Amino acid sequence: PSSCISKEAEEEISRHPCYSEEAHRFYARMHIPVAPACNIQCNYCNRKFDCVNESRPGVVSEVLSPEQAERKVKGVAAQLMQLSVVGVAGPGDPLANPEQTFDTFARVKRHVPDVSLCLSTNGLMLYRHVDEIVELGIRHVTITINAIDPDIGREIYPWVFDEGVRYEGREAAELLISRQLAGLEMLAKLGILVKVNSIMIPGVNDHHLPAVSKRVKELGATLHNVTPLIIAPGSQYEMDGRKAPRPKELHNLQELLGRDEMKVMRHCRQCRADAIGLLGQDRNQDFPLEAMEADP
Ligand code: CLF
Repeated sequence: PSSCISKEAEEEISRHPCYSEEAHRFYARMHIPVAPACNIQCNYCNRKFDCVNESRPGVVSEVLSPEQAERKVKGVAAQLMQLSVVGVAGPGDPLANPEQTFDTFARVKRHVPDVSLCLSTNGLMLYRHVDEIVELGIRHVTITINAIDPDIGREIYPWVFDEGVRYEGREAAELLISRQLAGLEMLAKLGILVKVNSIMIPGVNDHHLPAVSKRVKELGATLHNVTPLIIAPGSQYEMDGRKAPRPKELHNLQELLGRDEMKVMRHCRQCRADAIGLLGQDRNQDFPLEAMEADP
């Protein structure tokens, strides 16, 4: 299904700084941190440790309410002419905070209609929100899929929390993976441009990522983004002494995946969940909420 990309979809890709390498030089993205809660635990993450000096996904200086987010997006859109995409990517999982996330998207759609909406999720709750995604006109969805084999997944996710039940071990990974793949397939069938992010974790999933890439392509993913492990202070992987891949190892893996006809993203900057500006820029401090108080 991914091979039959429409003209309209190509146009949408060409204005998105993450989906198009060309676009990232000209178009800016803005992340609005409205989603604090998370429904899974990853061994590389420690969300208790938030620090403004740190730059990695899952980190923000402050969480905004949907009202504050609306104000901030209006203010930034008025000042940052290159803004083409507004995304919700955390600091937790947007779909573990569905009221905040969709209220925010609805406000942005109403008040700043000329930006694209982008959603980044672990995929656990996607299957429940497909209708809202379509109704709001969200055309870009990213799912972070680090494994399709539960025996590898269990080395990455110690637990998953779903409908009041906490799952652990293989069962947790199995549930998460089945939801991710089902969500991906549902969205791709509806023509939504799904990007899959995978974190390359040496000794855990590095040799498995070609299999992930192949499967997600079969299910209709448009793009595969493999990024190097960033180990949060205090995370399980830090305690285990795991290491990030060397740049050469990452590069070789990206080359390998690209050979399989999958479109591979190579310009990801592993943005914070409140980043604003061109990729690689973080101009959040230039747009303080207090300066955007007044509503004309
Ligand atoms: Fe943001 Fe992600 Fe949308 Fe891009 S980031 S929600 S798809 S608008 Fe882009 Fe940043 Fe990499 Fe994400 S460079 S971390 S892939």
